[in-house]
Amino acid sequence: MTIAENIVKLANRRKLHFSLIDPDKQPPEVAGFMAKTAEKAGSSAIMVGGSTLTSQKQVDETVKAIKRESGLPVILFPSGAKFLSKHADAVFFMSLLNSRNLDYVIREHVKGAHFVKNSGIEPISMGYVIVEPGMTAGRIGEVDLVMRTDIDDAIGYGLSAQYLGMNFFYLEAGSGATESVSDEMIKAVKRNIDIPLIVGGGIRDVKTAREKALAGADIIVTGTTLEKEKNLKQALKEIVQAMEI
Ligand code: 1GP
Repeated sequence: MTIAENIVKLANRRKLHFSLIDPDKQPPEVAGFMAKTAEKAGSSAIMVGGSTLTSQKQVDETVKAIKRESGLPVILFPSGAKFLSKHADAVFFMSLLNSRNLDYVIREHVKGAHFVKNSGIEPISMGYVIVEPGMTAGRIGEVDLVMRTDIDDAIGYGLSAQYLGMNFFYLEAGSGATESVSDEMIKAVKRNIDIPLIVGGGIRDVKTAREKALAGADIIVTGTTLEKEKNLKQALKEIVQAMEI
């Protein structure tokens, strides 16, 4: 079974939590510790990526440290072809559908496709859309943000991702967002698409995680929480438990 197939299988049974680790934010051994803790807390996968990465070596070293410390699948969440690592298990082969810059829609993919083929890491097709406020990802990704209230726009993107044959759809408010994607938008998109819905950006507490899960998110991604929480295991455990509905 591929990693994507396994995620879909698990997501059909329960809500999933993915932990996002940005190699820019801490040394590899700390990233390894974070992944180990996330696994113990009930997270289902480690995503590795960030919008402001500068070094491929940093990605390699972070992925290797994570693989040493945890048995969770490591899925790259890359901002470009330069930041792939053969040590990962899979890569979100994601198109930033509302970017004005074709690099993020398809050109970086053309550059990175050879690496994916030769390294044997599993490509997981995903439509990626950034909703306001969008934060750094929205700015770097040169995005025409989906407005928080423009539900039809979000549904249109979700359906387009599905009709283009993508396996997952990710609604992103941006790392550190003060407001996460609204429950109304999540509900409406979930009602309209048949592929798993991933939601991230600004989800830092139990209440928000539960609300997003209840609204219809199949997978919730948290990043900032991993960097900021003092008692990480407890904080993540509570978030994962709150998503049980
Ligand atoms: C970024 O949505 C994720 O892609 C994580 O956001 O850092 O706000 O948890 P946070």
